[in-house]
Amino acid sequence: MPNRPNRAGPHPAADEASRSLDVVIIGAGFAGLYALYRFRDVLGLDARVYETGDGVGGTWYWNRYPGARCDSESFYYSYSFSEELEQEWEWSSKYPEQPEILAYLNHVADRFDLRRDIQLCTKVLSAAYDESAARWEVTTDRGERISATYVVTAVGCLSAANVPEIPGRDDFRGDWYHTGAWPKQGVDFSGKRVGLIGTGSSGIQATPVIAAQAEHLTVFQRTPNYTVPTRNARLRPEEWAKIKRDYRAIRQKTRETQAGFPYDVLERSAFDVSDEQRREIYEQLWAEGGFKFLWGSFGDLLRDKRANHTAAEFIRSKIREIVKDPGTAEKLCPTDHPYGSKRPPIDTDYYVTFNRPNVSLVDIKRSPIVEITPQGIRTEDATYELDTIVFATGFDAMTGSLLKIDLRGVGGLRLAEKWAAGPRTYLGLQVAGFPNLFTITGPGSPSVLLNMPVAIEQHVDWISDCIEQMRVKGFRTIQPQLDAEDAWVEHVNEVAKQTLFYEAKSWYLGANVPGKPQVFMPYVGGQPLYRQKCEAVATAGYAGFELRA
Ligand code: N01
Repeated sequence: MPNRPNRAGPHPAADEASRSLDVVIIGAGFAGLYALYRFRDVLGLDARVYETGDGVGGTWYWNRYPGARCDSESFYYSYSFSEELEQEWEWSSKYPEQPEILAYLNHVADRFDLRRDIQLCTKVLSAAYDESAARWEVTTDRGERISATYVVTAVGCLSAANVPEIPGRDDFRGDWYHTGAWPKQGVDFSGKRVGLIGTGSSGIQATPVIAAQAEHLTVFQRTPNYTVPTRNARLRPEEWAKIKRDYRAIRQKTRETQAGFPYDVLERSAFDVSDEQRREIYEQLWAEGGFKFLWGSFGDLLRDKRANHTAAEFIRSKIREIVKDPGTAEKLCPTDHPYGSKRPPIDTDYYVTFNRPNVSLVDIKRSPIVEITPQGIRTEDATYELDTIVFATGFDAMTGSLLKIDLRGVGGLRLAEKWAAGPRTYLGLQVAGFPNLFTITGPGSPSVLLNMPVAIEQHVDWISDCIEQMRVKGFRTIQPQLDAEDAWVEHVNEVAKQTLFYEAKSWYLGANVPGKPQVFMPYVGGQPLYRQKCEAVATAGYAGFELRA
């Protein structure tokens, strides 16, 4: 069952029940921590973070499932804003596990003395814009009312858990968990018959680790996924010394490349080389591991179906090579979407886990789940007795965590109403009708298509420069002009249509949540173009925004 933090700490004192601030920041993950640092320590604003969890860390606080680790390499999946922080922190390996990333974020909170302005165990319930005062009124589940000039959401793109409404779920006699709300004390699977539903990044990371502990693991797969090995390894002292020497160049590169990694996306086509050379390139990248397989192979994998097919076919050949039972191997081979059109996972020992005698794979596309019974899961053609069910079923991505807050803009317009047909933003940073509300890595920005800390730092820096400029020039409010917002939404969709992203039923499109409008949410134009546009808008005096004194 989803784990929620206990109410730690006292309720706010009466004089704290209503406060006036410059900035309310919602969420204490990567984004919220850096936002607090920038707004408070650099701009000198009275800023405060409100966080539901009883600790900082956001995604890395909630996603404690077995096997959870980052899938961009640690030395660039981290903050770049402080050289001292870079020099003093050393990651154990290329892809550290969740506890280490959480320890890093706790270290950042301490190192920059952020905790005194972070209020934990506090859920923001609503934020309503008061036009006459040009201020936001924010309420929390602890009975507070906070008046703020700015509200900055740092709620994460993948934070609202998607737990499918399968009939009978609540009658299950065993325990069930969602990977994105994992109990702090962990889960002991020893001697347990475990059913895991979902084969996205979370399910693929969790499967080998649960399999190693459980009596039996049954993986319920709706859509097979393409995954490439991470080839995780410890970082040796001489590697660290080099990384530390090169940090500035590494960071600079992450700001210049398509997906925020410190290596180039090669422009060459998959057909610029011979079949043999192509196979060799894929072999090398498979042996090296990680996202380079997608970003460091050929530039047309996400644009040209034939090019994509070469990569997809290579991965299928690897599945058939690794998985001994041919029937299981075929079930694991994805064929219904191009490689990379869904967010590609990277894994440690995923496919080989299906060679274990205590692991079985159930194809629930062929035989869908009918119900959860008190004893387990019943599909159309079989019943599986289980002690524990793990939902690795993902998130109501990009909009879910924003829409959980009752956000009301000018004239009481509800964000949920404005976004009824899908999210609408200008640059993913602001929403017309919601002055002085900023959405870090909001829909319409590259966000989840980038290495996240890079996307977050760019947004926080832009927002903080914007607020500074407003103060210097005497503007009280900023919001997008409607026509600029419309043009941006159109542009985001146009760019996406030129890629293969529309060929998959992905969470990028909202297709994973029943009833959610299907609109491509992240901006696929790539980081260089996006940065250029954001900078040009700012340089032109915030073109497309309406500023009022
Ligand atoms: O979720 P997902 P996730 N019945 O949506 C299936 C990031 N992340 O938590 O494909 C049965 O990708 C669903 O099936 P289908 C990363 O960005 C990062 O794994 O919709 N099955 C799919 O197989 C990632 O992309 C890391 O047919 C159902 C799975 O559940 C994002 O988070 C680690 C179902 C959901 O896959 C989300 O990943 C982990 C139903 N009703 C995650 N509903 C890092 O390493 C859904 N499914 C940094």
